[in-house]
Amino acid sequence: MKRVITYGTFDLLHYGHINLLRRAKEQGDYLIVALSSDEFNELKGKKSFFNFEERKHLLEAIRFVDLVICEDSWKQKESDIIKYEVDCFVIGDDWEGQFDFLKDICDVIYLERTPEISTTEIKRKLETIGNK
Ligand code: C2G
Repeated sequence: MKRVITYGTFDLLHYGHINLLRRAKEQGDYLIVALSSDEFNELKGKKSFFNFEERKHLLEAIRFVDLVICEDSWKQKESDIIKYEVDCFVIGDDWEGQFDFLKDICDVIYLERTPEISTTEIKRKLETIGNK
């Protein structure tokens, strides 16, 4: 069984996230998502609309996702990969090159982001509607 892992906040779940998760699962047979905690989001300079439990609930409903774990540190990737016997690390190409250090212990794949959609863009459009 080929095991894949990816990391992210996945706030206001949208089709860009789903495209990523679908293609991540296509890299193997079992997909683990390390979901950023609310505290870790603060470290990333993000304030999510949905809290960790709400975002976890949504991710667990996605058929491509087999396990959701918590991401609460930049430093946990190596230990996660070893602990969960991961073969392949996958993330969007907005992170191109940032995780090449993991190549010593697993495959590293950067997948093309889905253009024109982002949580930030969704929030901006909602604010525009709200101000009309
Ligand atoms: N993504 C995508 N297309 C979009 C938006 C997001 O492919 N239009 C991908 C991102 O590249 C990422 C995943 O969806 O692989 C989750 O995106 P975010 O929630 O924005 O994740 P991020 O804040 O980049 O967290 O330790 C790594 C970080 O936790 C990654």
